[in-house]
Amino acid sequence: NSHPLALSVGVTLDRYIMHRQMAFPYASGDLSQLLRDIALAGKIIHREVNRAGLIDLTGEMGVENVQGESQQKLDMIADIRFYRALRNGGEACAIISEEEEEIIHTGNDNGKYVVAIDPLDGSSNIDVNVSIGTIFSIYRRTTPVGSKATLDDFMQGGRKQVAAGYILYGSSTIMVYTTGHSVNGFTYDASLGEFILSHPDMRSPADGQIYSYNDGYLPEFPDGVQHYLSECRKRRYSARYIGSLVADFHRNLIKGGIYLYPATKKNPEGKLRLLYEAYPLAFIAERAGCLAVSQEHSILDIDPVSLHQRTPLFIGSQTMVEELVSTNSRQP
Ligand code: AHM
Ligand code: MG
Repeated sequence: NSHPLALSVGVTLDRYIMHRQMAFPYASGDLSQLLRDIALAGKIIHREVNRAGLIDLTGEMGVENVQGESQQKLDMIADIRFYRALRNGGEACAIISEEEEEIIHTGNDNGKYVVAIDPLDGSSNIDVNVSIGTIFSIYRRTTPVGSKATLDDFMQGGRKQVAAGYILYGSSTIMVYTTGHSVNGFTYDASLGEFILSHPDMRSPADGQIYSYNDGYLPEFPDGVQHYLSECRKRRYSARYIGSLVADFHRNLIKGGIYLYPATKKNPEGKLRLLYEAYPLAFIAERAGCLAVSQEHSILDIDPVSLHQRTPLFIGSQTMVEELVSTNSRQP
């Protein structure tokens, strides 16, 4: 904080992380390094996302890809890229990923952190040039350093996250994260190969006029949720649904709005995953002045029971989420 200018708009992510670390003289710097590794994976995925269409068209581009991964789906490529960045970085001892059934050990048993990721979320948008995103959540491990990480390291609950963030590959690529204090957004300048602080101390408007949900499932939503949505319509709020959670969340965070994915017949537990979709976005949401609930309780207070468990998710501007919760609780 003795260098106020160092943290203003335009500084690189690396410099920002370095200055934040200096504010905590006893910090080892491991978390800083881990965040840099994640940013590196983000840059690589940005590159893959941006040339994905070409790889499909011209088998030749794929030849450059020495691992023979050119024919793989982009979400699998992202998963591999993430794994490698975290393995090579050395700070994460284990990962769980939407793309992998079990815990993945990186071989860095001395790493202090575990990371839960959805390497490329928004699968229905991948092949059609629509925004997609990466979501990540970081915990300090509870098992002894030097041993193999276990399920327990990932089952600490949302409030134990030490950092969480997302990378949105949209009209530009932006990484937004928090270590539990402020929420900051860094836009990627591909010509420099750097993330640049563009959205310092993000605070969401307390109220909003945008609602985001899949209208095809509306008849299956709980009555209270349907009632709330009919109120939104009466007030002529704007309906905006991209079908990429990161993109819908990011827009609502900036402009004010609510995202809803309740339980449906097809997904009686809800669709979204607690550990690497709902928890990290809820952690960011609360730090930015938003709310994130599953029915009436905070997402962050849900007890985790399994790696890939799902949850209904209602997330966004405080006033909107509060009104939804109270409407929902009044319905029989
Ligand atoms: P995915 O992990 O298979 O990509 O699914 C998660 C996505 C979210 O990004 C998005 O908000 C939601 O699923 C859309 O689901 P639906 O197509 O049912 O509306
Ligand atoms: Mg996903």
